[in-house]
Order: sequence, then C-alpha cells, then structure tokens
Amino acid sequence: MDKIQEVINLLKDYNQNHIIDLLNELEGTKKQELIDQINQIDFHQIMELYDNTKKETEIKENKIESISYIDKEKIVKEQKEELDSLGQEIIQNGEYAVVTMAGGQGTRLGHTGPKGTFKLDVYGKGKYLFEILIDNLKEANKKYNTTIPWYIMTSKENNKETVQFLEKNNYFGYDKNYVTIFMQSGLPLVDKEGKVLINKDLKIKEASDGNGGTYSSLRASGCLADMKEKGIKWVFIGGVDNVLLKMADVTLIGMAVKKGVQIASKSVVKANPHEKVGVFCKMNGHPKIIEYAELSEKMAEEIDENGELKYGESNIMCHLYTIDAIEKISKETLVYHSAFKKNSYLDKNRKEVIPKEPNSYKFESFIFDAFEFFDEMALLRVKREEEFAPVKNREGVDSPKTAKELYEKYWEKVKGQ
Ligand code: UD2
Repeated sequence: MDKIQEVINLLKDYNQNHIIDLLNELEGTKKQELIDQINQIDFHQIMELYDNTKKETEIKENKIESISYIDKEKIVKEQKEELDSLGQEIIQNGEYAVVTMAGGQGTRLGHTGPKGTFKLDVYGKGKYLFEILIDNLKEANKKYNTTIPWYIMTSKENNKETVQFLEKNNYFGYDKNYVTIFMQSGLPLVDKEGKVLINKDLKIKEASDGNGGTYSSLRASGCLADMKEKGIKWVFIGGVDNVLLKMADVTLIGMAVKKGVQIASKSVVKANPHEKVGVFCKMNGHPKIIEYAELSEKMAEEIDENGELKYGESNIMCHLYTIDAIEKISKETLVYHSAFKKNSYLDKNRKEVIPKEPNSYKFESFIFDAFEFFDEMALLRVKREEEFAPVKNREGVDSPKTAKELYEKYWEKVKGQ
C-alpha cells in the first residue's frame, strides 16, 4: 500500500477526515511536509488526551498535608555560612548548570515574540528579560570565578526568533560556548469535536507541550549528555519571566547538599488565596505542587492553627535537581493537563478564524509533576520583594509595571548596602 494511502487510513481511523481534504488540496513539498508531520504525531495519545477532557477528573482519595520549609530569613549566620560555602564549592568546581524554560507563548503579556525579548523599561534604556537573566549569571561567574553552562529551552514557535535575538545581541556578552539553545516538542491543538486544528501554514497546528517537556527535551537534545560530560552534578531550572530570579543561589544549593535530597525548590508566601501560583504540599507522602487552575476553593482558603494559609507556600519556578534526578525523570512520562483556550485556525475554506471564545484544547505537562517521583524535597522560603517579580500580564498584577517597581526597589536597596 503506498505511503499516501497509509496516511489516509490513519486519518480515517482517528476521525480526522478534514485533514484528508487538506492533503488532497496540497502538492509538492507542502504535501510532503504535512505527511511528515502526520507521521510524527501520536494520534492515539492525542485522542486519549481529548477523551480525558470529557471525563470528570476522579478525585482519588488523596492524603494532602502541608510541606515543611526552611525560611531563608531565619537561618542563623553560622549555618548560612556553612550552606553558602557548600553551594559555592559546587559552582566553583564547575558542577552547576542552569536551564531557562523559555518555550512559553507569553500570550497574556501581549508581547509578539519570545518573552525573553520583552524589554522592561528600567534604567532609562531598558533591559530585555534575557539580558536580566544573563546579568545575573555573569555576576555569579565573576563572584565564583567560573562560567556556568546555560541551557535555554525554546518551542517550535519561538526558537528561530530566540536564536536570532541572542545572536544579534551577541548573547549580551555571555560566552556563547557555554550557551546551548534546545527545542521542546509540541502537541496538536484539538477542537471540541476532537478535530486537530489547521494552522495558517497549511499544517496541523501544534503548541508547546508544557514546561514538563523540559526533562525529555534535555535528554532528546543531547543537553543531558553534555551536562554529564561536563561533570555537572546540580541543575537549576528556572523561568524566563521573573526579573528577580537568582540563577545561582549558593544557599539553595548548600541546603540541598546538606539535606541530602535529590530535588529542592523555593517558595514565597502566597499574596492571597487566589493568587495565580502553584502551591507546595505533600500528597500521599510525596512532595507536590498543585497548580492554581486545579486548586480547590477549600484548599486555597484553608487556614492553619496560626491563622495563616495552610497551603501558602507558592511556587516561583526555582527548581534544583541532582543530575541523577533529571536523568531519572527524563525516562518517566508526566501527566498531561488540558486547558480550553482560544486558538486561531483555518476553516474549511482556508480562511483564518480568530475565535472570540475558547475553542480548543491545549495539552501541557507541568515541570513540578515530577516531584511525586521522590519521597523528599528541600524547600527554601524566600522574600517576595527580593526574589519574585514575574512579568505575566499586560497590566495589573505580575505586569511590567509591578516588575519594574520591584526590580528598581531591589537594586536601589542592594546599591544602598
Ligand atoms: C507558572 C507556574 C505556577 C507559578 C507561576 C508563577 C508552572 C506549570 N506553573 O505558571 O505554578 O509558579 O508560574 O508566575 O510552572 N514554559 C515553557 N514551555 C511551555 C510552557 C511554559 O518553557 O510549553 C515556560 C514559560 O516560558 C515560563 C514558565 O514555563 O518560563 C512558566 O510558564 P507559564 O508562564 O505558562 O506558567 P504560569 O505563569 O501559568
């Protein structure tokens, strides 16, 4: 049976006849590109994910309890010095690497292009988010007399622009031999009837598969092997959009080494019960973050005996792993979460439709769902005004305005010291 017929039968099996129509309209390379893409998509997985969106998530009997943490502010001086020197040793020995998750679309910000290319209007001429992260890494390199290997994860949508931007800006002075840009994989978007969307490039429309894709993409891209070759023992994975992110925090590293854990992370006190952040807890005895979109009203508002939020330790995307933990996780599969969002597509007359209401499912895995593979994690509570100023929304909370204020206030204080 020829290749085309195989593809047509596959599309029929998965009820994607509208793609057969598209195939019949195409010829030459466009047709071949679509065939190649179809052959790379696991339609069984996609249809399973789509079917799951119809099922009520069964509320398993989960034993949920709050998680212990160390408050950075309350670590006594001698202990802090011990932790910091442990962490410093790891970095100075070249055993530390940093990964930046930069594959998100940043739709809420309304910025066209990769989020790292957004310029925060600070210090007159402004600073790009990527530039702020690089400044942070360069400061650590100077302080610890090393060059920290940096791995940036992009998505198919923003990879090309990310590479062009960093090349054009000469990596803001970072030694490009220590920078690796790798791409995460994508998953097709599916409408209410279970039909994959058609993109304006006349292919099946895909979106990045969530920041949980970091682990498998580190492995698939060869970055994990590269880290092992370099003798890396600890890997920090952070977000692209927190302008107060500490890319090399010796206290966090030292705490993880001292406690002998495989994974560690940071939290800030939740601003209010409905802040759009994941919250740390323990579920069935394992460390867990429950994302804001999946946190029940009851849990979000639950108060502990001190009158504080029982689940008030918020995720700020500062995750630290041993290289073995990354290796182990990269071989596991993470659960996919579905979100019903607005995604443009071509209709059957090949006209672009920009929906006003959510029209399709996006499937994403979350980086912190890997925590449940471990029994323990170390959690360091830090101060929001020193370590967490995300740029998420065009205005209001977590906007360029709030990030600018926090950023300038922080650096004025540092300069004043
Ligand atoms: C993220 C956290 C949330 C809280 C909040 C703080 C996750 C899943 N959720 O929520 O718990 O910490 O931030 O602001 O981490 N990304 C990729 N590839 C993707 C999707 C996202 O690299 O396919 C990156 C994205 O570039 C960003 C980070 O992951 O650096 C967070 O992604 P987001 O902004 O979509 O997550 P958000 O803000 O909903």
